[in-house]
Amino acid sequence: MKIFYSDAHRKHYPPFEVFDGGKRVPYLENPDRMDRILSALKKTDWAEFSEPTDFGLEPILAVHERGYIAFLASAWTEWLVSDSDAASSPETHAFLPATFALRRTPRVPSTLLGKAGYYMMDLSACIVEATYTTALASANCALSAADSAFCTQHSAFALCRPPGHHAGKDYAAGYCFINNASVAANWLSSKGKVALLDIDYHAGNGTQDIFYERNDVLTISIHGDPDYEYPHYIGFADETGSGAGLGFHHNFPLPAGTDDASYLSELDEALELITAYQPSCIVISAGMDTFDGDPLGRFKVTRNGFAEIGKRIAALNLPSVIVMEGGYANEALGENVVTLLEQFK
Ligand code: OKP
Ligand code: ZN
Repeated sequence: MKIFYSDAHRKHYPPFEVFDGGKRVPYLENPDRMDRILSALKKTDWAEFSEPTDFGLEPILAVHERGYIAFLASAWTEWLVSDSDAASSPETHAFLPATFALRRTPRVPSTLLGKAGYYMMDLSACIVEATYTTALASANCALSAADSAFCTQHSAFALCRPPGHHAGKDYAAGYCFINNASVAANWLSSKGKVALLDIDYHAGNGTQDIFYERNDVLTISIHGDPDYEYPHYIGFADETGSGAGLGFHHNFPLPAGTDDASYLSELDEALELITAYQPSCIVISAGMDTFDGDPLGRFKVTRNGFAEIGKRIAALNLPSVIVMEGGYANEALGENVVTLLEQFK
């Protein structure tokens, strides 16, 4: 299986994130995650690594607003110009807003901090020097995997970091800056109908936002109920799309404690929707934070569960673009990813 990976991600390593209750904690979405996955993949005899191709900004601007991408591109350098503390020890700093726009007014602020509150949804998508370039490289991994899957009709894996499914048209959130899976799905949508299935533990709010009014990409997310889980404000069962997109988005919010058996029966329902839609390919937002013991998740999916999840999705018999999202039980992460991918060989 082709695996698209760029080492560029290493430089995106903010010194902290602001967690529940305003606690300042080490950045959980860290480079060690990739090292665990890489070393597990290197032990297999089927992983074929490639560098991503640079697809340029066009496929990214087809999904994200230009003003938002411009903000990502210059936020860090602008911040260093305006803050002497950050300028004198940049490695101990990360750029975050201190106010949030809540979108009560449609006006985009002209100042850097105003823009930050407008373009950032929370305090876990920290911007540092390398954030923009690594987010671009991550999106190029997803595009390269999409291109490979389309051309060969075989599944491909995008080992993306930073992840993407929380990033909306014009905002960063939850460690995500560019919505890699959505960029790939949108790129593929010019070639035929696409299904995007999000199996990360957290609701794929960004993906939902991007495709909500479209019927050429069926989007489905299975996740911890936003009634108790991040992202809190989106991902409920009654959100099913609007306008032309009505009926083309589905959320499966599940209770804390969801185990293999109950997860798999919900997955089967999602797979029936995909089969009925008859897409020409599928993009999978593959988060492994449904794993029993993940520090950010409250599900109880086991390694056998991941094998069965992979097997059932692969049985759709569609070219699959598997895009890495979350998963924070680092010791188990590599083997969990390999277990899922093996089903698509
Ligand atoms: C990113 B991905 C929960 C705090 C949540 C952000 C989580 C982002 C998850 N108590 N902080 O979907 O794995
Ligand atoms: Zn997640």
